Parts: sequence; structure tokens; C-alpha cells
Amino acid sequence: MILLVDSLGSTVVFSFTASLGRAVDGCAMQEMITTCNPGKVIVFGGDGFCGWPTALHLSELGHQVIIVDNLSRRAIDIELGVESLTPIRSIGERINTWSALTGKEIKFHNIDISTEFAELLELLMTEKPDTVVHFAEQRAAPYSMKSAKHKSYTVRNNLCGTNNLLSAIVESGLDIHVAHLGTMGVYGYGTAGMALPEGYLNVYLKTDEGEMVEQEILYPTNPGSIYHLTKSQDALMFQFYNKNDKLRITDLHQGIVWGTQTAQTSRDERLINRFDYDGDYGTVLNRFLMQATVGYPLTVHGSGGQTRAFININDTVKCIELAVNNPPALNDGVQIFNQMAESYRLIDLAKMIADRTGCQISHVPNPRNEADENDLIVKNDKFKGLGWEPSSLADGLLQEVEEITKRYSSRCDISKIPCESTWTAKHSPGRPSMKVDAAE
Ligand code: NAD
Ligand code: USQ
Repeated sequence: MILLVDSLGSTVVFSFTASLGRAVDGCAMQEMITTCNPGKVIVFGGDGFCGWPTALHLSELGHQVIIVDNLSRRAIDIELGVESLTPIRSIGERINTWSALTGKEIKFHNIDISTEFAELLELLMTEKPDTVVHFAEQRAAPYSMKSAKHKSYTVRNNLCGTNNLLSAIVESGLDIHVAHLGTMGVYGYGTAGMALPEGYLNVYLKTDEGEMVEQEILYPTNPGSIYHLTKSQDALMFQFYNKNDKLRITDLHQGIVWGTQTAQTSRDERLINRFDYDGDYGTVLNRFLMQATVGYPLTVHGSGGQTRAFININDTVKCIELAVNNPPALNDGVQIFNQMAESYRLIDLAKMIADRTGCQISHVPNPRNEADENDLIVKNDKFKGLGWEPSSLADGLLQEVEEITKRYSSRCDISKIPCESTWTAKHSPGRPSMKVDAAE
């Protein structure tokens, strides 16, 4: 029986001893990061919003990068009748451009990791990567809730993909570090008065003899969508493969990513990163900034009292660099980092953007089954201990998104802005009540 839960588990002592970036405290870690040898990295999902800039960032740092992607995200754009606001190029043009500009080769393989196990295994056996970064999942909560078909696709794609990757590594017999992109949403967004720890929680159990015993458990999951549910289930698979097969695994519980370009993607128009603004794939801060640009009222779901964790795309790529350079030791448990910079209430973000731009705010019906208000305090000490200095909204990064949305505003289809996907039949789409025309 769990008697008492407190925040002791949140102060996880840093003690990883890893094969590449072995370190024991903050200073030593910083030193290790800079001296770490670049290795071979497969970026699964490397054509996507986070994966593409990560692939370029790692390539720039000297890693040998291979992208695996089945281009399903591009196919979903076609299914939804939308396009990235930014004119992204084909994966072939992207990697040829990178090679022409830098002389660095990035290989590409079109493999569906949820169904093509033999191809996946063969690739691992041929390339023998040091690390795989796993972004290759269906990542939109609204898309996962659109219909029974979309729920089923998301579960199949994400769970079979993760399982195939882990079991292919076991099958290969190779020692490969898996860095997986998970989500803050596995925790739910309630904090019960304590800062959310990094993955684990210390609890006290009362034995039958009345003795108190301390145990470390995975923080109880509380997913808010089928998509988030798959990330909770991924976490269980990581625990199992780590226990049974001693796989080295880092699970990164990432907040909502915002921003578009990184130092590498902004080097040439043909390297531009994708920017989703539609009701299924657009995430809230990028959507609000885009809506302000095209004169569409900011679609705050309900009161806007929801608090969420955010991270800029430039910090995403830095955190992944740190995760790649600091794998857990062979017999360590699954290493979990909270990959977020800061938390904001949605209504405060909307007001901040309205103050900057003079745009309107519309409190639309909330299509999701979620708490109208929550507090969210999150620990992110582990990445900070590795030398990461998170950037904040105040660092001028909003401007980057504003410039992008202005430059490509003519590509926006405003009919695709409202969130139409509802969590239950009782919920309503997040449409503003007034008719909205695009700004000239
Ligand atoms: P994305 O949809 O832009 O990229 C995912 C990529 O994976 C796509 O290019 C897609 O084609 C590919 N893919 C999907 N299923 C695949 C399969 N079975 N085989 C091969 N390739 C496959 O998403 P993103 O925003 O880059 O997110 C990447 C990861 O980061 C996801 O796992 C997501 O859950 C996580 N994450 C994203 C955010 C965010 O705000 N974008 C926040 C937290 C966590
Ligand atoms: N929201 C609005 N108005 C909008 C769009 C969204 O108020 O126009 C609200 C939503 O109701 C929700 C919040 O904003 O309360 C966040 O929604 P989102 O679409 O920005 O983010 P979410 O669905 O949580 O998913 C995104 C990524 C996902 C990642 C997750 C991290 O798509 O891959 O896992 O962020 S986290 O939110 O921390 O779980």
C-alpha cells in the first residue's frame, strides 16, 4: 500500500557513468561534453519538425548522421489537406543542400519502423550506430483523437515502432544508446503541490509487519490523449527492455516545442524547418504567433488557465546533443530528463502576444477533455547540471517566429486553423464564434 508520497524522489543525484560522456558532477560533466568524441547516430524521424534540425545540429558537431523516416508526416499533410507554413523541400533536396554547403554527408533510408523490422535490423547491423535518437512517432494529440481509425493508427505506429526499435537492438547484439523523445504529458499536468520530478518518485510503503520501506517508482502516468497514452506505454517498454536486456535508454520528457529555425536550418532556404499551424499539428505558441500575424483571433481553449511547459527548438537540439553525449552506464536504469525551459499559462501567453501585436483573443470552446486550470512546476536540474542554460521567451526568440509567419503568411489557409478534433462527442470544436477574414 502506498502511504506517503513526497518530493524526495525529485532530487535525483547525478551519478551517471557512461561510456561516452562519463561524469559525476556538473563541472566534470561540462568538461566531458566538450571532449566527447563524435559518433555515429541514426535519427529516426529525422525529416520531422524536431528531427530535421537535430540531424543537422549533430552533423555540424561532427557526428556521422543517418536519417530514417517513412515520410508519414508528409503523407498526413496530404490527408489533412494542409501544408507546412514554410515551404519545406523534399528530403533528397534537403540532404543534398546540406552536403553541398558543408561537405558533410547525411544518409537517408525510407523505413517504416512500425512494420519493416527486417530492414530496420539490417540497417542497425550494417551501420552499427553508437546512438539512435527516436523521434519517429505520430505526435499530435488532436490527430490521435480524430476517430477510431486515427486512435488505432497512433497506437500501432507508436507502440510497434518503439518495440521494433528496441527488439531490433537486442537482436543485433550491439550496444546502442537509445535517446527517445517522450513528453511532459506522461505526468499529466497536475503537480499536487510539488515540482514534477524527473521521471521517478520516492514513495514509502508499509509492509505487512508495519515497517516503512522506501521505493523508487516511475512517476504515475496520467495521459490526456491517445497520443500521450502511447508515450506512457513507451515508458513501460523502456523499463522492460532495460531490465531484461540491459539496453541503455534515455527518455526525454519534452514540453511543447516552439520556434522554427536553428543555426543550421536558417543557413539556406532549402534547409528550412517545417512550421505546423493547423488545428491538428500546430502547437499552441507557434499557432498564436501565426494567428496574430494573419489577423485571426487567438484561439484560447476555454479560460486559458491551462499551464504547460515550453522549450524552444534551439534548446531541443542542444538537449539532444547533451543526451547523445551522456548515455547511462551499462547497468543503469532508464535515465529520464525533463526537457523543458519554462512553464506558462496559455492566457498569459495570449495576452503577451496581444500586447505585442494588438491582435484579438477569442475564448473558444475547448475541444479537449482537460482541466481548465492547473499549476505546473517542473524540475529540469539534470540538463542544467550538464551545462544547459535554457533560453526563455524573453530572449528575443519570439521575433524569429514572427518573421517566419510574416514571410510566409500568404501560404496560410485560415480554414485549417480551428481545432476540429474533439476528445468526446460532448466536446465542441475550438472555432471562434465570429466570422474571420484573413488580414490583407
Ligand atoms: P513530426 O511529426 O514533425 O516528426 C516525426 C517524424 O517521424 C516524421 O517525419 C514522420 O514521418 C516520422 N515517422 C513517424 N512514424 C514513423 C515510422 N513508423 N517510421 C519511420 N518514420 C516515422 O514530430 P516532431 O514535432 O518532430 O516530434 C518528434 C518527436 O518528439 C515525437 O515523438 C514527439 O512525440 C516528440 N515531442 C514533440 C514535441 C513538439 O512540440 N513537437 C514536444 C514533445 C515531444
Ligand atoms: N490550445 C489552445 N488553443 C489552441 C491550441 C491549443 O488553447 O489553438 C491548448 C490545448 O487545449 C492544450 C495546450 O494548448 O491545453 C497545448 O496544446 P498543444 O497542441 O500546443 O500541445 P499538446 O497537444 O500537448 O502536444 C504538443 C506536441 C506533443 C508533445 C506535447 C508536449 O504536439 O507532441 O508531446 O506538446 S506536452 O504538452 O508537454 O505534453
